[in-house]
Amino acid sequence: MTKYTAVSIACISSLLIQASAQNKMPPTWADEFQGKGSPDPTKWTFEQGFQRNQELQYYQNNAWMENGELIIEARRDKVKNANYDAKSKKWNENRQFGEYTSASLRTVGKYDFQYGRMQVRAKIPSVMGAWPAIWTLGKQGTWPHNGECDVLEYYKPDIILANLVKGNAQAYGSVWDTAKFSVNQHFTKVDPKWRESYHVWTMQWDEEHIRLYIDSTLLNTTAQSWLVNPDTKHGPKNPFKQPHDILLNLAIGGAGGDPSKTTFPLRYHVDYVRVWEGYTKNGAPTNVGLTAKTVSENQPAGTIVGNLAVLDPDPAEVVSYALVGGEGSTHNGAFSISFLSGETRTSVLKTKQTLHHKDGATRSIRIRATDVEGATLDKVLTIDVKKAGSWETCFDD
Ligand SMILES: [Ca+2]
Ligand SMILES: [Ca+2]
Repeated sequence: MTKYTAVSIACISSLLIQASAQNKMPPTWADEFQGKGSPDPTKWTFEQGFQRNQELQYYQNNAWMENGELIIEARRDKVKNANYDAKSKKWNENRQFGEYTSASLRTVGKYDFQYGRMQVRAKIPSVMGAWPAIWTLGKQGTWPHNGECDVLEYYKPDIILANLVKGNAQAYGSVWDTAKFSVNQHFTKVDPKWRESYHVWTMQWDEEHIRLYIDSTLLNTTAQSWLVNPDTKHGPKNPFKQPHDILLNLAIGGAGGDPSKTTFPLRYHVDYVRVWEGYTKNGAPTNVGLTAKTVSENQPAGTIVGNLAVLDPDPAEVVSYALVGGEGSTHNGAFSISFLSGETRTSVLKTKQTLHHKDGATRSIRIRATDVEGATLDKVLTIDVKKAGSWETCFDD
């Protein structure tokens, strides 16, 4: 086993070096949160007080930079509502107190962008009552006719959402393209440490589509041809053909559910926000490799064969892998592909059944790598089924 591990790490390193050499284009706008204390006021504005959805938190400046991260903290913390008016009909004025505090940061008036790639690396509090989000809002129009893109939402009963929102014929009337993924079914089953891990959320936005990813998993694809308001009374006809600003927030209550039994404070960690503005040109993946091409016989289903890694010329590329039919796909059914937390170009290949050397020394599978603009590369890989105890491995080309 020691030999197997050493060879695998060498193979992974060589692939990563090749991939990073092609990945140097700096973002056009970014916050790496490298400072200390309050977030950069030239980039971010704090929302204040009660804002939307009758959420429980009273927004204030509960966010700071520390160890290269932005930390947004939600607290169980009673504060007076500065806009309190006992006679008001508005929920955000007739509440005398907030029972929780948190923070919401926006780039509105300081930065917005139209088309390109945005990536955010973060670790979210995935507990009852929490509603962390990464989202964008369009510049012109009232909500939702200005367009809303929820790159990340997490809320009860334990789901990750990726949504696009446009308007209907009424003021404030919304139409949603929602993708929902159960954390337990889709994520913690594959990675038991998913909740404690950092993940990379990607929005790829061009004149044709918006695609939303977590790590290497595509969550939602929405066509611009669908993202059209019925008229221009409340916003532009095409809410995603205009600049959008960026929001990072941690709401409490509302869709997040009842926080009363949750332990506070809650922390939402953001490592970076990077935007490659206008980056819509694309090169297709050029190669797919497997870090270990040998698996021992008689192992249980779910044994890791190795990691899939792609070569692709674009910055911060995200690639999804799938086993597809066609020439070389003879043994697709014996294998499966799973995401790796925090990885956007790399996934893991596992066995789906116990393999026996006597049934054949090699197995061929056909893998399709698809990047964020939908460009694909098919690659046939062969995997050796070794008699127990003998190990050989590596990426061939
Ligand atoms: Ca950072
Ligand atoms: Ca590409």
